[in-house]
Amino acid sequence: MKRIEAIRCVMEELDGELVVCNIGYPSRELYSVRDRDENFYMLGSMGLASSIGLGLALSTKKRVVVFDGDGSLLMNLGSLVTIANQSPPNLTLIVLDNESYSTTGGQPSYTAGKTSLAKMARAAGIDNVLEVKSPEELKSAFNESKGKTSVIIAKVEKGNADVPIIPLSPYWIKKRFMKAAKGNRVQSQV
Ligand SMILES: Cc1ncc(C[n+]2csc(CCOP(=O)(O)OP(=O)(O)O)c2C)c(N)n1
Repeated sequence: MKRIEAIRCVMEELDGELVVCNIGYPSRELYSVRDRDENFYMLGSMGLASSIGLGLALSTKKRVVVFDGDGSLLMNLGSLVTIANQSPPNLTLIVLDNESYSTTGGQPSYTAGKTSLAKMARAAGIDNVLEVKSPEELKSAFNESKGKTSVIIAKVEKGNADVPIIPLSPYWIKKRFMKAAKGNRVQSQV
């Protein structure tokens, strides 16, 4: 399965869910597959998509879907521990695991070596961890994961689709996303 196919098959299932996407080609592919106000493209930094998604899931009743990369999650493994212990049932973290840093040229990551992100997620304490290799498996894992704190490791091919850069400014991406996310916030406890 190509990364863009994995993104497409999940996006076909979505209605008003919030989506946070990893930097680089994953965001470009998401934009070309289905741009919508509820998409937040993390244009600046690796490693932050899972943490942004966690914070969102804790503050909204909507389902939050994160598309992360293996390289990016490896950079922020503590996020798995916080996700496990905060365990918002509306959070689904999908790792598009191409065993490489594809956006910057395909250098191998350590999931090509000895490290399994599925095992790490389970060891962190996340119960619903699923591993998939095809769009059909991904679609059913995604639908099964509704209402459970979930991590789906989707094995995808190396490489990037030939898609243009996102023509939106970071300011506009944030502004329209915040507007779309508003109105479904959990009442503050403070
Ligand atoms: C903190 C940080 N380090 C390095 C980069 C440069 N960079 C941007 S995308 C990328 C590769 C991302 O790899 P991965 O998360 O596995 O996603 P993929 O492109 O393979 O889908 C790198 C190294 C960055 N943007 N931020």
